Amino acid sequence: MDIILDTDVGSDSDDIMALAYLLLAKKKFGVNILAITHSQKTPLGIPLIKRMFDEQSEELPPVGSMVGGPSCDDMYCVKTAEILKIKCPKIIYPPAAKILRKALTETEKCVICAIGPLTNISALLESGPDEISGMSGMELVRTKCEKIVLMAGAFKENSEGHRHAEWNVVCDIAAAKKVIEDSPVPVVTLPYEAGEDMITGIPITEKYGNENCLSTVFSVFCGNKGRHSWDPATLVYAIEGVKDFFNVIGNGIGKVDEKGRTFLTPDENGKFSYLEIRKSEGETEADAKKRVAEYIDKCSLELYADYGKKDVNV
Ligand SMILES: [Ca+2]
Repeated sequence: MDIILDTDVGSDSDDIMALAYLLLAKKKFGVNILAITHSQKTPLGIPLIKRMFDEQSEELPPVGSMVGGPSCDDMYCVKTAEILKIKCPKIIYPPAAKILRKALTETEKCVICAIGPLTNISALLESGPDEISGMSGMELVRTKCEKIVLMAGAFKENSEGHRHAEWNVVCDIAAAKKVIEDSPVPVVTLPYEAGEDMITGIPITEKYGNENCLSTVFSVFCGNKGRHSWDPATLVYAIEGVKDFFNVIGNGIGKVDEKGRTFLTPDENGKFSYLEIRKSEGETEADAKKRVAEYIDKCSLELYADYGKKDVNV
């Protein structure tokens, strides 16, 4: 399968875990990574993404950076770059929308997976014909993209009817509204409550300390406590489907309100749906999340199983 990843590396460590899973999926399932776009402003984000590829002796696909969008703090890139001696070359990367448009012209059908604020995907949808393609962004997505998979939103209300306004949506509400309400192809999202308390990263941190990019980001950002797994769980669904991990709730019409809260109105013709964690018989939700977390951790250890045994071009 062909996939495009849009990630806000720099804000939370789970993007790096998602990249580790993506790299394993490339090696194991032959997933073709068409492009990666960065939805965070830290200049060290793309060098960290490159480092993840370098550690696996994999070539970095075309990358694009965000134009406009939110300014979020860098939570671990500077520290990680210092520890691993990663340089920040003075490269100006092309705008994400251009890279996304180009990637779509080079595929028959792909999945777009976005695990950060939706600024770049919205810019793609709003793009007009240009030197890359005579089609608008909407037309390109309609013809070349099978579905858009997001980590965004929240649908579980507490006993007082309060609904969490999820961070990726809140960072750029207009962009999230554009993608969730106007996408010409199905949108499936993994919401906040599905990835919360699905803790991963402890095994890789315990085994490797500050030896590689994944373990260093986790040790810098979360010590040895691991982290919720919104982003890697989203990517597992985007690449492997529901497995015995997820149920799809929908279809319906998606809506984003002015506070960044997300809603689904059931409608058989709707293009929007969201994931919930699938419990096997006798399992609690915590048990089911632990099962998904163990799979993600296993993938991360498998990715690095040969690390250090061969020359690494870093
Ligand atoms: Ca993210």
